Amino acid sequence: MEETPHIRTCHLCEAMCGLRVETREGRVERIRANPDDVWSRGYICPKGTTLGALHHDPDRLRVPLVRRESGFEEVSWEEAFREIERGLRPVIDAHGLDAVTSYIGNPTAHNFSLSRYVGAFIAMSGIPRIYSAGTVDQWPKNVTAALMYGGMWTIPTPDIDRTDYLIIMGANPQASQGSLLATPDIMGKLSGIRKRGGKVVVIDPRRTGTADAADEWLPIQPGTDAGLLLAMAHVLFDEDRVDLGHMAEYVEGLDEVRALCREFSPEAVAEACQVSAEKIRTLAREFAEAKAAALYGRIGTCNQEFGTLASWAVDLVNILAGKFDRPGGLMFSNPIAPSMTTLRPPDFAEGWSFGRWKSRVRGAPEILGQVPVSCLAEEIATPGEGQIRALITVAGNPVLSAPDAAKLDAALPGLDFMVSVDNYLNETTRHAHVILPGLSPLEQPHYDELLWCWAVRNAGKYSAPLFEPEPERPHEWEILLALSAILQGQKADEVNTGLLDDLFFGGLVATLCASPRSSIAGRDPGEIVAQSRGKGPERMLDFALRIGPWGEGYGTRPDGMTLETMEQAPNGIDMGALEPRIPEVLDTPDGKVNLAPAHVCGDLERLSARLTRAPEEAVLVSRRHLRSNNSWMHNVPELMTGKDRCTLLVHPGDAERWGLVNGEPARIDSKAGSLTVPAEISDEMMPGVVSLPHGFGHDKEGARLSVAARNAGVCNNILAPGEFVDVLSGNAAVNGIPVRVSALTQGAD
Ligand SMILES: Nc1nc2c(c(=O)[nH]1)N[C@H]1C(S)=C(S)[C@@H](COP(=O)(O)OP(=O)(O)OC[C@H]3O[C@@H](n4cnc5c(=O)[nH]c(N)nc54)[C@H](O)[C@@H]3O)O[C@H]1N2
Ligand SMILES: Nc1nc2c(c(=O)[nH]1)N[C@H]1C(S)=C(S)[C@@H](COP(=O)(O)OP(=O)(O)OC[C@H]3O[C@@H](n4cnc5c(=O)[nH]c(N)nc54)[C@H](O)[C@@H]3O)O[C@H]1N2
Ligand code: SF4
Ligand SMILES: [Mo]
Repeated sequence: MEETPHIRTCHLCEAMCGLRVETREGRVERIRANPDDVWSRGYICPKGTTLGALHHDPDRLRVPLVRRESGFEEVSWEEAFREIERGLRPVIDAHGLDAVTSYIGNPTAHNFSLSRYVGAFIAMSGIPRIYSAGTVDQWPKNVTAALMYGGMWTIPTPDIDRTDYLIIMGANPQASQGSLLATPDIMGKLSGIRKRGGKVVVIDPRRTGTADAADEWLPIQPGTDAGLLLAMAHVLFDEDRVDLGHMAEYVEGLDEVRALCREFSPEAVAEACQVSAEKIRTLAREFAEAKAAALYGRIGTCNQEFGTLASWAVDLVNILAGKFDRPGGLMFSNPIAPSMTTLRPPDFAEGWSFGRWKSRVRGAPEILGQVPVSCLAEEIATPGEGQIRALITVAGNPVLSAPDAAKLDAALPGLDFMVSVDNYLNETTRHAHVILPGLSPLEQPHYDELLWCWAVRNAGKYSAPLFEPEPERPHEWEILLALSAILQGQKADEVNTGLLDDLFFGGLVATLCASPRSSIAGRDPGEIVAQSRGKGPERMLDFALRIGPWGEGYGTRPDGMTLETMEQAPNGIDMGALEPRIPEVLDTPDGKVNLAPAHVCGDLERLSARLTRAPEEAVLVSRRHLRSNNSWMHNVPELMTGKDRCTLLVHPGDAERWGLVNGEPARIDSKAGSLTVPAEISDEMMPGVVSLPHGFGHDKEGARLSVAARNAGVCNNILAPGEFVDVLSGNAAVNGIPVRVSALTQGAD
């Protein structure tokens, strides 16, 4: 440990950049890009250079905190777990585990321990229902992937390295660096497409940094993407351009889709989408004619009123135009270390069915095991049988990130008990009774668990820990297992996480030995466990690598990969470009791609009604910035320099209409709430659409974020009505929120 420079992969986003970390006497001195990294080849963004600042951040928690009358107090780990037992036990004794829930946040997916053990926590704790950031993110993608391909994480990604026509819809990789699209240096890849004579089109209500770097920007009215996409499909059918190629053998429902698309002609959708019929026709033709083309949709097409229809239609258009499962089109990667997250949950063994239960207060149907996170506030605040009285948050900040943010903030103090597994005392965790900090990422190994499922190459990288953790500090996987044991009634002092880990690992191995799709199908689980190495997430990773497509196979391929192979290759291992994976990747009942799932097609009427709805005076959308990461990196001083980013972007015509002055406060009102924020007048917005960043609002009393508090900004989710969701997935529609905007001086209301 502490050899310098240390080779590491940045865990902050899907780009997974290779870093060289220079240290001196236990401090990070400098972080630079690693030119030898086989994946990122010397690319880095400004956030990657700040892992040292995060590690040394004086506000980062290193010791458990317990809330007393006088405020938070530092306690030993033993005391923290005892306090949790004292707090949870009476709730469970009186009301059962039904009264306890958990909220799982986004960094879980990027954390070596949490990504591999959150499933263990949920399964072993016995908590019946959980909430997650997934329902403000990619739930529509999960729903369409489950229904079309049979796996909720079987999500195709654009083969950006080999495409020569890319449509980007509702994504801004200039800021996000790619999402459900893991690639380093995405902007370099876009310029690569253009350099080889290809074309990049961006469809977005805002002329983003990505749009600026593209050949064409097509502004679109938020929430209408599904209409535009179905009109593209309509043109493909109408002009006889449907050409499934090798997919013809593997699809069902083509005639149904042809019939469904009939009503969505370009003329029928043009006005609602604010895109001319001629433009839609040209787009469909260009897309069909391009040799290697891909259409990619992300958060703007998910976090909206028709998220599932749009996500389905994205894949549909790719398939119809013959741009699916072939180089340059939408493809499935084949991770070196298969993700255990992608295993079908046991309650879906019989197939995917939705609405098996409903939320208590609102009656929201369960979709893929979850209801919208916006339900959480009312489930806590509404008395009665089944009321939520205890909450465990894991790497989440729903007070800022979930819709109806003010409601949740007001509901959390009503809990009998709250625990947060989190590295900061922030807007959410200030409500907790106990906060359990995880290790710094630099004190842990790293290898992304899920993200390689949509990587643009079949590659993998392992990083060893850089710093030795303090001996008394548990790893987050141990924290999660201890919490699950306490929830199951064990005494805090008697929890044996090693034993629980063996139980969990043994169960996982047995599941895979019993799964006909696994490479160890039919093997003896006892033999596999006996041959496995280590414990915790390292053992899980070794297992994944060994059963993976290039793995050692527990004796079947002696020169195949193990964790040791990865340890010996700190710059990563690259097994090459993506290869076609249909039909082997499909897990549908008939082994085919279901082009017209009934659950999805049942929502088309709602879309038709939307297309004739009177336009709103203004709608609000969200945005990201390169130097932010959702709500939790505004405490890094290096990333907070420059002008205020938390502004309301407004088109000049709208600004005039509403009497706004650049830099002066604007007031925004929605059905859910109101706030005031400086206006930034810019023709990068299309008229009638305004944009706020998400993840700000750091002015809350009791948080310990000294840098973020100086750049507090406002929380856009105060404006997001909780019941405004994509009906098919329950995913929040935080884009396309109807709002009224006015100059503060004129005084609204
Ligand atoms: N209006 C609007 N709302 C949105 C979005 C939007 O576009 N617009 N986007 C949505 C999306 S896509 C997402 S993913 C969600 C994110 O929603 P959340 O996951 O709820 O929020 P984050 O801001 O990612 O907060 C992460 C939390 O994890 C903690 N944390 C960071 N690293 C670690 C770690 O290593 N271990 C532990 N234990 N804790 C850690 C941080 O301190 C913070 O409390 O927000 C959603 N909300
Ligand atoms: N720097 C940075 N990187 C991040 C994050 C971060 O906060 N900061 N967050 C990470 C997370 S959790 C995620 S999920 C990803 C998200 O990554 P992306 O999907 O790239 O998300 P955004 O950058 O928010 O871009 C979404 C775009 O959708 C547009 N949009 C809004 N509504 C609509 C609509 O109805 N239709 C269309 N066509 N467009 C619309 C917005 O104007 C915006 O430009 O980024 C990840 N990477
Ligand atoms: S793009 Fe930036 S934040 Fe993302 S992995 Fe690379 S260095 Fe880290
Ligand atoms: Mo996200």
